[in-house]
Amino acid sequence: MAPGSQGSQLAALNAWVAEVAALTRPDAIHWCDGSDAENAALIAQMQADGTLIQLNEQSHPNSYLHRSHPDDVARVEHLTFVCTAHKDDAGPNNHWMAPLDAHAKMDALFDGCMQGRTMYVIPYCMGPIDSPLSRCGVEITDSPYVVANMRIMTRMGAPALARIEREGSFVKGLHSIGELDPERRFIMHFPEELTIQSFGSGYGGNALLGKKCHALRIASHQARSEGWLAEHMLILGIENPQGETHYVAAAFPSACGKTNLAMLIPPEGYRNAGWKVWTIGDDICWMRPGSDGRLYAINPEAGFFGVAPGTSAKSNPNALASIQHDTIFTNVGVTADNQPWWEGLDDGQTAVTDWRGNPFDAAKGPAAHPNSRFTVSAKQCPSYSAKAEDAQGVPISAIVFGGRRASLVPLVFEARDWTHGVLVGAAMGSETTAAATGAVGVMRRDPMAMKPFCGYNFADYFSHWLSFDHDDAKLPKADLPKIFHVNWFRKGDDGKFLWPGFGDNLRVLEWMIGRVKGEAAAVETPIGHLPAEGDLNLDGVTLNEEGRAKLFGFDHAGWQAEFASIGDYLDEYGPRMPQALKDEQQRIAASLA
Ligand code: GTP
Ligand code: SPV
Ligand code: MN
Repeated sequence: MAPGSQGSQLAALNAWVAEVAALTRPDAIHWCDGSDAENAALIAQMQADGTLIQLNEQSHPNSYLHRSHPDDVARVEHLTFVCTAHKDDAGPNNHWMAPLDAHAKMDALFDGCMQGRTMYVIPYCMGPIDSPLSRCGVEITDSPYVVANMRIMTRMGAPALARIEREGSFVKGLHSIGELDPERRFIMHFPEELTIQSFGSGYGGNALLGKKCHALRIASHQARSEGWLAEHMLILGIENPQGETHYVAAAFPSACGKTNLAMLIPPEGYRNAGWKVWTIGDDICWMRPGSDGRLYAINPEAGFFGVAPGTSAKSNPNALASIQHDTIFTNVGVTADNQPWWEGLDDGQTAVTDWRGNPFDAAKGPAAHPNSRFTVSAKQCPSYSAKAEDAQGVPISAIVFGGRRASLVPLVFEARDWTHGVLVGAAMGSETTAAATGAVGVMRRDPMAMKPFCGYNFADYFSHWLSFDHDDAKLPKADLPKIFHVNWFRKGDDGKFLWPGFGDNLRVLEWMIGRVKGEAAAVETPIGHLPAEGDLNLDGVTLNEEGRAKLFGFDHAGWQAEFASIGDYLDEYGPRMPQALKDEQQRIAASLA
């Protein structure tokens, strides 16, 4: 039932819902309150029509499998647009369409598309419901699967609607699965109108509009004008044996280890000594300077939409523990006794049915789609931090950038200062893998892991980042995090990873915190401060000579070539690219010459 029309925001919302209903012509309209009863009814309805399949009730209570359309299994970057009035405001980093053209195209697609369907109105809040850093939105969708996922991934329903009633604005997201036809699929963003329109896909980032569309593309645009940052970063807390906790935010491109780092289990020696790791978020981070000049971060999400393949009791026990009940699995395989299954689960079982619902035949491909996912409430994660619900957010001590770099890039280095750190983020690259593209080791620039997600021109985005190191006496003096770069994916001549990764990544985080506190040592090089091998605690790690040389060494000639390529990349953005960033690139290139 529609809420009362008192209050101008609810009146605006009601008017928009009526307008969308007139365009899409649903059979019924359902306002989502987020209650257990509502969820149970939707799940029952989806079980009845085959959208959800109940999994083994003994091993996985209240858990379901969804098989998406086989042509609808991932984000579609080539069909994702940022529609600003001026093309240059979207920048070379985005596909652009003029707002009028985009609206005409989308209106035609949405015309009558919900006939025979129910239209769901989902009020949601990104971030703790009482946090000044949080922002609300409303997603209208014809997919009950989207409703069930949004209920896990956001604070959805009555409390969000109450906040919208109090507040000045909300993001309008309109979504229809349409016919799931890849030829009639578009994900459009109108940042100047705080509007998202998505048609033709039911998959994750294309359809759960609170996630990448709102919390990154629209929010990054909003954050620029309001003085904060919306980033593709995990947030974790590291508690040392003295009981001090430092919070770290880290940006890695999709499928490069955010969920794994956010849920890290310390190596045995660290555990015994009393180290603990706390999870705040695994994908998105909103940060804003506090009155003390530090950056405070919240996780705008309430759940995890994590990559299933590779998740095991060995690689990520916290994730595996989280998904034992009340979880939606999308595009995984199933075992003979109806348990969810994927490659790398390493539980001694195997699938009998693959992600398409066919008998599993390893010769024909994997049981689980490589981008199969679990959706689960963050509250089910054993390492979930109570601080994740804190309205003020957590103070960030270090920002980490990283990607998949088989060569050149050492295990870790520290930027000299904020400006250098922004260049380190802007120059980030990550290699495609053979499994994904067929071409091995092709590097693409993915600044700050935001290439697919920045809602405006990267040149302006880098200027915005630089602006946090201000000399404005009217603002609190900036006390910014230190910036680091990591590479868990450096390979040896045999093609194998040189660094053990996962839990052992805590050794690198410990060094970073030591640097923040002014306690850990480093060696100065033109690319920044590197630890000497002895500056990291490597007790219990065996590295061969090649590993030591490549993880802790500095390849002068290789970096000369890399800085030339970084210069070319910055030049692609023309005169909008901030001079301070170009100067920094040239200063380092000169010191390498
Ligand atoms: P999105 O949800 O797509 O944003 O991905 P993500 O960044 O959260 O990546 P995730 O943690 O799901 O990891 C993706 C892949 O990287 C998995 O196959 C992991 O096993 C692998 N991975 C994660 N951390 C490490 C590491 O430290 N070393 C190595 N070698 N692989 C890792
Ligand atoms: C990513 O691709 O970075 C994801 C999954 O986290 S999606 O929600 O589809 O964007
Ligand atoms: Mn992601």
